[in-house]
Amino acid sequence: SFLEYAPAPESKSVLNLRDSYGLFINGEFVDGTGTSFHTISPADETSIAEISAASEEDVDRAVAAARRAYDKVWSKMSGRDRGKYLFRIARLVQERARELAVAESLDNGKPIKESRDVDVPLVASWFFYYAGWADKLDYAGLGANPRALGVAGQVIPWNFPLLMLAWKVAPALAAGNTVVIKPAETTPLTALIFAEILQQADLPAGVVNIVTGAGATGAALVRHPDVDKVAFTGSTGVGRDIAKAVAGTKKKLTLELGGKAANIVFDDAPIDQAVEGIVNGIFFNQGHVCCAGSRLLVQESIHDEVIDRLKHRLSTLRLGDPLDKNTDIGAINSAAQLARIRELSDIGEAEGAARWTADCAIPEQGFWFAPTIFTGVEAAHRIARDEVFGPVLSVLTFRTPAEAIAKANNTPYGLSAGIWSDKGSRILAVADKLRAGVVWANTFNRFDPSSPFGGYKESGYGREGGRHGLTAYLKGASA
Ligand code: TXE
Repeated sequence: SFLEYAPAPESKSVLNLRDSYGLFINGEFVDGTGTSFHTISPADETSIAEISAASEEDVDRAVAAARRAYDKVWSKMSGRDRGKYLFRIARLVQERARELAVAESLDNGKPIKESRDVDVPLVASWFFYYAGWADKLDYAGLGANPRALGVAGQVIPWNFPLLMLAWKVAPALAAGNTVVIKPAETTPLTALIFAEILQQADLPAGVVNIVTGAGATGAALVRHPDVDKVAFTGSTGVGRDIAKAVAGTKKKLTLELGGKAANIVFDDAPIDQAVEGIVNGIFFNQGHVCCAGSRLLVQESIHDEVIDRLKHRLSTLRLGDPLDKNTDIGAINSAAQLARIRELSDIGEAEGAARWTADCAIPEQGFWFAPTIFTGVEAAHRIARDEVFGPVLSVLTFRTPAEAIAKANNTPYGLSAGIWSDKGSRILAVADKLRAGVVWANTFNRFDPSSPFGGYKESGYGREGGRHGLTAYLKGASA
């Protein structure tokens, strides 16, 4: 019957991988002089490819290439011509979408249906969107004479490897900057395939340089004296170190850090939709999402019903092979992240919250964590305060809108929030009082290149996306 329909899984054979990848500097792959490492598939712990690591000297070469490309080519090119390159990149991403999606799922562990339907289409849409801005900077209300900053140094995380690259590279290039970007050490693969796309697009050498490596490579990039702009997405701790390293220099800085978003469900919410929204809010991408709805705030009167439905729904999710098109929950990205999720979950239990785990078979190889719910969570518990960055939902209750707002704001973070209610007036009134950069209403985890995204408080500063995202890469511009 149609219930047994199982589409053939995606296969590595669509990939044309090399055994080893160099750094991408000045339009070419070159060997790094640091100690190379292997990027592994978190679903089975096998090596995918050997990856070069950039030493401080390699970072220096990459920044020099970016500077040359800025001075000689990119800063002299018209916005219209820059836009043509961005359009070309967007089209090539679409042409190679299947390959990019398979590579992303292999390297990151996320389900293929997410990389295929969310990550890669959004990557293309980011390049299309910013391509359209490149020739309109002068008269788009960004300021009298907005000009590029120069060389941007960008450091990105592993949860949306190619999408975070697009969020950083597309606005930087549209605004006329050149780039050196460092992907996360556990997920360099799609950035390196992207380098091939840049070659295919004939992007002038040095306009985008990719330096793979661990945190030390990122630190060398951030402190390089010839970098004009630093953009970082990652942990709050590293964000703090970067802010210190940049303080007192000419560099402009934007930080997109962690989150502990409240997903607030009122008793008049459409329950079926809300349950889907809660599931999507925290279990999408194994919860490796900075804006994940990791704290469910549910009105007391509907708590039991919502939790029952949630458990029922989670029991239907399929955990396993990221390349299987039916998979809902993929692998945890790394052993280190799995250890962190386990530790915080154990602390949650020890602190007195009730732990429930979906009953699913866990593969023997690889890094896995079954969807988990903690009920009876109190504001002081670590699982109510710390970012778990995994498939773990903490449930708290409230009685009045004022209590919901107070609890939602009771966090050091402020990246996102969700509100579920049938009343538009209530949604607007509550949204107005939430200290969060993004507030979704009757939906969650929706992204669009035209919408600015970014945090309050310890979630960082600056906005990415939309017109606001361009100002981070321009002198004399204001959104
Ligand atoms: O992040 P890191 P990790 C949170 C999440 C997660 C935790 C740890 O809670 O559990 O952080 O993840 C580079 N100078 N988020 O350890 O270390 C690093 O190589 C410059 C939230 O993976 O911050 C990688 O490229 N760069 C988040 C990038 O920083 C440095 C996404 C992120 O790694 C560096 C990821 C240094 N000193 C984790 N040290 C979000 N906001 O989406 C490391 N890096």
